[in-house]
Amino acid sequence: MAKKGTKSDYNAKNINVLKGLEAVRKRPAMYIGDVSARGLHHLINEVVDNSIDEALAGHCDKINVTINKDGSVTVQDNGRGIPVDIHPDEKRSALEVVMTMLHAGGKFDKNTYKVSGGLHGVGVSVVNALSDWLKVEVSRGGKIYFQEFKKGFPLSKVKETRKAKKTEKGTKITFYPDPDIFKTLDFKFDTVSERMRELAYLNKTITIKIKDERNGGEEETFHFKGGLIEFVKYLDETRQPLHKSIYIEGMKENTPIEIAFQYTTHYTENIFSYVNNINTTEGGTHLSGFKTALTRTLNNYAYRNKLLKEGKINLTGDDFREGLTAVISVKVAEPQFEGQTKTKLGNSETKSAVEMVVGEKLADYLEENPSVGKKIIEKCTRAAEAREAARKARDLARRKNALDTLNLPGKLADCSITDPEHCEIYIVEGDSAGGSAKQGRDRKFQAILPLKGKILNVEKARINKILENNEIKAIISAIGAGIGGDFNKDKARYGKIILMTDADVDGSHIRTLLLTFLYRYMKDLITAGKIYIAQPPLYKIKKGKEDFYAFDEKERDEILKRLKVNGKNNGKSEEEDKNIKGVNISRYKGLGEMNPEQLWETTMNPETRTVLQVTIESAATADKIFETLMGDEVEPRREFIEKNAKYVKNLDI
Ligand code: 0RA
Repeated sequence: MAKKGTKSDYNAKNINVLKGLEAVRKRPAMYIGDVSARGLHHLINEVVDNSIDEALAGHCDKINVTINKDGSVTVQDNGRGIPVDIHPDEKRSALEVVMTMLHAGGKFDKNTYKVSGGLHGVGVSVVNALSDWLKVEVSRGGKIYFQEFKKGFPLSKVKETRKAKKTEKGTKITFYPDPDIFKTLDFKFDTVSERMRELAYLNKTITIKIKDERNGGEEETFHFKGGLIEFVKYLDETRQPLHKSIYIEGMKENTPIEIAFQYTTHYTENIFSYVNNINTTEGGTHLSGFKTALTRTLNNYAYRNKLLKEGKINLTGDDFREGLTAVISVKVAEPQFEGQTKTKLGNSETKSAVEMVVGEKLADYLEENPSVGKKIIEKCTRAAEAREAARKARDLARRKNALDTLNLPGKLADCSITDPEHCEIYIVEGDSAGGSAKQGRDRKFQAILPLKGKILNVEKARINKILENNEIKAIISAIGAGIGGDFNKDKARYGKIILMTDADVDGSHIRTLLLTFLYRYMKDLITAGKIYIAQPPLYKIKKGKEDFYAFDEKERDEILKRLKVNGKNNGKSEEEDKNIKGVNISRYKGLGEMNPEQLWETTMNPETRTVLQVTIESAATADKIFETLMGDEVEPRREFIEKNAKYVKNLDI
């Protein structure tokens, strides 16, 4: 056996490093979620998280992210720089240890609020292992150091390269993701910038600059002195606030707590919670602490100030959250992440910490701002009245069995299998497409619900109005899992809910309306990954007896190329082209143009179809998108659609 400190001990350590990197390269998904665009972008987040940790420790206030011309990414910060001295146990530089050993990041420095769970916090060594090459430059103690890696392995020891200039300090990491690992290497400016914006709101001392050197040098700088208050303002850009944001900051049980919130004239609840900068989409103890304190404090305040009308209904927690937009950010030293996507905080001490801080500070705020207090209680009282009206409407509807699965909607063509695991429902735009889908489907496991025209925009209506809408009633009873607070995803009658709308502007609008409804009232279906978007083809290409389908222009041109026909050659129109070459290209205007067999073959047969799974990457972004697309204000909507035309076309929230 090798003794500690001998050469063979060093070799043994080397082998461990090899094993670690190999494990990451063998099962990348275990470390970064997946190897698609999402996992790819995760690499940047991982490196930036290290710089943010440095900022949280008070040593860094600038982070620059650059997507370079060659497709690599550079993350530079002005922190202390990764230490380069020889690590006594490891017999190699600390820098090399940080870059090559799993979970070595926090070993030298008991950094309090490092992330240890969820998808983040796997360490920069994982980025190194999954990069074709990676270069680190450290400025520390007046010198510049450099080390280079290939697929995680050091190409040499760390080298001192030159003296540092006075202004130089920190760490600069440039990496090029390994094409053998990732399905795509295409970093999206918008995806990166969205996360950097979020980080800048959550960490108000930091300035994050992002630059895309690939085309035109697009760049953005994020720095928000107002932190969460500005975050809430941004989220509510298209809503009318009832008052200025209430800001609460405090520290309990060693847990820094920061919250900003305001009530708007809207009816939905939009609370975003973060733990160590991670969006906890499944909520957890910090969120429940906030809700408990909010309900209790507002109730007490209303009671003591006689703001509740005599003999009227009690206000519930839901009433106190109608039209509320809030961002909660806590830092937890040892967070326990639970839930399906590991985005639910489990630490029980955090609940009481948040509860105490909010309880105290909100009560003080209300005493000092009675006019705001009065407005809030009035708003919540109206919510309670509407809830009561909705309950009556729902009871009435229930009595008529309208929302009951015992009385499925007449136009639903149900499937014969009843096990939700094995069946799916297509929600289809229009009766004619619905007809084709009914004939084309496999009736054993596929149900069809055709919708007539547009469904109600739930962003602009209260629950009682929503429940009066026939299309919405049909969806609720077909899915059979209730709605809103009563919703229980485990009761859903189908394992997959597939939205199938035309590939035109109307179709995309209807899809957005449906997604908005699902997002606001059946969100758990989205988080559980049960919502899909069907991808009907846009083109049919016929050559002789053979049919080919293309889902976009690019695919169409590829097929034509294969068939030795150029899509747009010779300056001839498609019309002329097809006649010359004996090829027939037709563009589907709507689903209704496809016959049942074609619809089955291209869009519904699980063996051959493609469906897009709807995911919520960032709940805050999704909310912003829906609000912008569906809200009252026309101007932001127009701007958004102009800026994000491609995003809207292929809505994957
Ligand atoms: C380990 C220890 C220390 C800092 C860091 C790592 C560090 C890592 C990264 C990654 C990107 N930027 C970074 N900045 C710092 C503490 C160093 C000390 O005690 O001086």
